[in-house]
Amino acid sequence: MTNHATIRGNLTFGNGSDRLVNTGTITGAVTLSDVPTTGAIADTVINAGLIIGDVNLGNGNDIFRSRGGVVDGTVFGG
Ligand SMILES: [Ca+2]
Repeated sequence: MTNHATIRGNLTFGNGSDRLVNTGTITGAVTLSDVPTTGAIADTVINAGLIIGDVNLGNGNDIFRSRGGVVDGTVFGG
């Protein structure tokens, strides 16, 4: 998913290796879920915008890149 605009509300991604590129503003929690039955999933977040809320990457070999972006919250890795 690529966001250039403004999203208000929580974002929850489904199973699989999720990828979020944000250059806009997200107000709400971002959750990139793992699959309980198959274990940890590597997710990617590239943030050059603003995220107001917590980012939860779950378990796995996740990547969080902040390219001039701001997170007003906590980033949880696995
Ligand atoms: Ca993960």
